[in-house]
Amino acid sequence: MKIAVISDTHLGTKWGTPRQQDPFDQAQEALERALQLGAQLILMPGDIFDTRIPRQEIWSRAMRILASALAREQKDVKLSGTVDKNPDDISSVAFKGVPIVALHGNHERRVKGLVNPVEALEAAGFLVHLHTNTLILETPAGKLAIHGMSNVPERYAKSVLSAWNPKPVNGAFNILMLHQAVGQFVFSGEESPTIDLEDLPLGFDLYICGHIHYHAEARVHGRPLLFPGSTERTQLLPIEAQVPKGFYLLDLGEEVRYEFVELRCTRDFFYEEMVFDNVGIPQLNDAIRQKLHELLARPRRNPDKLPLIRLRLRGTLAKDASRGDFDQEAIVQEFADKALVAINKDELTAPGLQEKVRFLRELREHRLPVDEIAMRLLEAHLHEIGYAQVFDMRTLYDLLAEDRTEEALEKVLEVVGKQIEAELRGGRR
Ligand SMILES: [Mn+2]
Repeated sequence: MKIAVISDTHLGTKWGTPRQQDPFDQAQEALERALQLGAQLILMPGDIFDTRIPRQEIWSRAMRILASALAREQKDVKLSGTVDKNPDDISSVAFKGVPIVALHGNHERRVKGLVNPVEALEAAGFLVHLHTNTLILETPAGKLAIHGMSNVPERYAKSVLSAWNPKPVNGAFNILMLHQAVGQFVFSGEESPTIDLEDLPLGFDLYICGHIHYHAEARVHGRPLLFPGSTERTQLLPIEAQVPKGFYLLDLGEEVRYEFVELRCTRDFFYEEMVFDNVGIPQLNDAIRQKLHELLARPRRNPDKLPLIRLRLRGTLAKDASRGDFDQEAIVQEFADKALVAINKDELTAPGLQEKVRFLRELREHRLPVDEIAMRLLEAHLHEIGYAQVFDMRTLYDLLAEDRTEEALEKVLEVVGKQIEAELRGGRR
């Protein structure tokens, strides 16, 4: 009994860019190859679509791809029962071919009472949607129970999971499917997971989790936990350049075996960090051009599509140079027929700027009151522009801060008076 697990296809992402066809190509390849390899059931643990309300152009492409599973002649997998799911929600059409069982992900989630796009696909008979419930199937390898929890906001994940409290079905092979961050497996630094590996309920034969965009494997309660990763390169992080894109093919027999099948149509992706020290704009442009030529000469897996290249620039610019003088768009355009280039220059600093950043960081580390920080910034700035300390800045600042404007004005006039006097005396000499 073969089962394909295809996750986070993100159909519709990069719409309107040169990459708009990518997620569809990848989803189509994953589904086609899963069927060629003999998949009798397909699991999709969330983020099939990239948005909660996809446009018609995206729906149409998505349905054409998913229909290829439905159109496959097959009578191997039959509906046997459900737990906490109304059987009337399941269309018999969903079991006409190779069935798809899916979750909705965070990209598809909508508030209670509104239909999300995965539920809409269920209504059309393309798939069976699970959210804190269970589908029991009759398969050539015996009884199979799929327990699914679709995405919930991370902060509620642990409590929703424990309130659901799924129990393995007796005499069945039990798969638990989620779309959350789990333990150290997080999507980004923004959200902290509430579910730890050991929080996953006991007694399941296999755990599957969507949401994480790089493919990874772990073990939970002595059983495999599989993260298929996304089929689309979504984040352009270093890990996406290292870990291949693809899907899992499970083989359910006496025990479960699984392999990761790599996609062929994914764009090649090169991620490079370039560190500079005191670099002028012309040298910077030359170094980047040279790096791009060097990357383009590297061996390629997929010569049919322009590769993605992401350059992260770090370090310092020459004294007279500013970040604004570096025109990365010109380079992106120059290489547009050879690669899809993205250049990040946020970490490239002019020397003066770097000093300022260090100064601000020090002020923050000293945990000074905010008015003291303001005062020190003002002093530093006056020092920088070579201002002669004519006024006693601190006294003026304190007077103004306390609304003693009359006294402040007196101080200013005092200084101005003295200056005029000195000026006059100088003139007489
Ligand atoms: Mn996702």
